[in-house]
Amino acid sequence: MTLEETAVTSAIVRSFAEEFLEDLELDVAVAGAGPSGLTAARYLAKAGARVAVFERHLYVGGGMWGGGMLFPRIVIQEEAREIMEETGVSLKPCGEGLFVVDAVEAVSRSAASAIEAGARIWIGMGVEDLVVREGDRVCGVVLNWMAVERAGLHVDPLALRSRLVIDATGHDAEVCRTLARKAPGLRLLTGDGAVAGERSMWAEKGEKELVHNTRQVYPGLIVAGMTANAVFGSHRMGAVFGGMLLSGREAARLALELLRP
Ligand code: 48F
Repeated sequence: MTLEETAVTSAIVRSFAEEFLEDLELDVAVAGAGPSGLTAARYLAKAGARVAVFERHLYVGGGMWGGGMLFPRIVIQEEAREIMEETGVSLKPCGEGLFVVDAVEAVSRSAASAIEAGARIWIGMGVEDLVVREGDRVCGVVLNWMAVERAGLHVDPLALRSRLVIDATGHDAEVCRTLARKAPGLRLLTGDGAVAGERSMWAEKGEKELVHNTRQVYPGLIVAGMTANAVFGSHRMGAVFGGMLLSGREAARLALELLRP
């Protein structure tokens, strides 16, 4: 066998192009591959939806990698145990109703199980805007390479269609903030401030409010994870992750309900 450089190029470009073209019409586009986005993608794919996750960085996992203050461990509550266990992660009891998990294992298995379920994960691609039309309905995402964003280049993005979008971009609620700037209607669905911003740490309250905050905030746009708490002005929680998983599952449930004919 001779190893032709062009064979490598061809394999990479063809495979990318074929699969990316397949994703031009999605049921759900998820912005952000943190714990809530990966969990939502896994449940959606498992239920048969066509789902892709767009992650700005070259790595997935969001805030899970760093655990608490760079100690690579995360804490999960009993309520979310099942969601984590389904990925194959081992949980060690560490107090009443609490489990500790290795952060590297949690990221790896969360991503692998989403892919095994049928979700696609695109990395290095950020959601910089939304496609909004047909009666002010979100119906797609506008994408660009993170490298372009970092270099500050003036390069126009590309877009794809998606029946629903989940904003799982974390603390900064980036997609919602962009929409709030461009489509004032977001205010109607979220109250006075379109994106209230997260409040200081209060783990128990923040966790309790998170699933309730996981909602459709604009026709076609659902919020999950810390984005949901940031949009509705709830508290941050630190390195406890059960709520992120429960919120991801709830976002998937809501999306499936909305996708039903
Ligand atoms: O921040 P992140 O992990 O969000 P999450 O799912 O989980 C929060 C926890 O990690 C933790 C916590 C636990 O109590 O509070 O912080 O809510 O993951 C968000 C992902 O979205 C990516 C970002 O790189 C990260 O991997 N991201 C952010 N903005 C964009 C984006 C964007 N515009 N387009 C694509 N990806």
